[in-house]
Amino acid sequence: MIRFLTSGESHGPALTVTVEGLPAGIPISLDGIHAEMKKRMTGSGAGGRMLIETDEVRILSGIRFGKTIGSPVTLLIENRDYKNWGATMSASEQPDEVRAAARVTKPRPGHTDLAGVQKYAFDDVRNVLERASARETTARVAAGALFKQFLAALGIEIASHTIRIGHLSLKRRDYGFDDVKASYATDPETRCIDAALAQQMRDLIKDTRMRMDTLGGIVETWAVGVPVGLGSYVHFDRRLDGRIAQALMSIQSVKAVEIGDGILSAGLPGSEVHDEIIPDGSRGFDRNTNRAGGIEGGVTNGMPIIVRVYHKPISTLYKPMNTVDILSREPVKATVERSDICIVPRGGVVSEAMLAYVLSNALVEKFGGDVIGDIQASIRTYLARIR
Ligand code: EPS
Repeated sequence: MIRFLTSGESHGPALTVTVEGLPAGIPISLDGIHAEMKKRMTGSGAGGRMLIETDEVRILSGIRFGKTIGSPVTLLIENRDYKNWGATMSASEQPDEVRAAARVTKPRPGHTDLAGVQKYAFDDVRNVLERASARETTARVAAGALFKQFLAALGIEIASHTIRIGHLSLKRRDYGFDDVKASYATDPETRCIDAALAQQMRDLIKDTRMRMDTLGGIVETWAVGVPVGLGSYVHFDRRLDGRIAQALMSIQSVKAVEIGDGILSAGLPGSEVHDEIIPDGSRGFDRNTNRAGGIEGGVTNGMPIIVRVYHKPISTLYKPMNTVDILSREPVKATVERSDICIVPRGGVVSEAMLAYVLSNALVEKFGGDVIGDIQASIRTYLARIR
């Protein structure tokens, strides 16, 4: 089993992630990790924080001479902004006046601020928002870069693109994995593969920033080269679609997850939904369509995995909504924290990281786990058998 745990507050000294269960012998490139980190840091709609951070990764354990050695891999990313926060994020006891000055008491609707202070008996929303912040995705993306390098060693690639921002949706349906992969180079600002639509998206984000509002949207993520048979239909918690949905739904601001044409297919007859099976000389079987998004009955079917996540608009509004002060119980306007306008372009690499995690775990489960070479050999034998 591969597991990972992140830690760190948004304005604390650092974020960390520890990844356990990666097989030994995976070639790891620090430049490759940093390329992923950069994708998360840039894009239309980003807030001021990204001008402060560099999100450089320090490898603390688990990698030697450029390869994993089977022990837990720990990565550390310093928060450069920490130095600007003075005593507000101090780990040591502070006088009452310092605590009072740092206290946040006006929970933002849509955030977990209110439920968080109720749940943990806090009188300060900052204790909640620091960890609930999407800053945590920095650590997920660092781990995701390790997972993607593991998958690359097995011939599996993952990429994502933006298919909706606010009311603006990609209408094109004629694209393939190469287009999705090129979306970051095509338009780093939006990661939309349609140049005219990308321009409209940029304008919409700019306009929304002026109106002091926020925007959501949809990211579509593909995984190609995934072997048939990951996950299982035999029990609910082994179904890969359920595991992917959990991992993607856990991303900050995601309110829905769709696999293949899931939402559309609920309104169509079966004959227009299912993917007919055809013979294939090299792989044994193939499909002309992929409406299932690469998964049937909780099991991968060898077609590209296609998943979509639906991000709600960020809940920190520069023109704040109504709320109640947790101490005075008076109606007030919500706290305004520095935030993004739209995280959808930057969110793609987070979806990729979470999908890469679920697939890495499913691969180790099916093909054994200690050494990359053993897994590669096991996959070769398996693919020869099912042909
Ligand atoms: C983020 C860092 C945060 C936010 C944002 C994402 O930093 P700060 O609060 O200092 O501006 O910009 O988090 C949110 C949008 C949120 O709702 O939590 C980052 O590193 O991506």
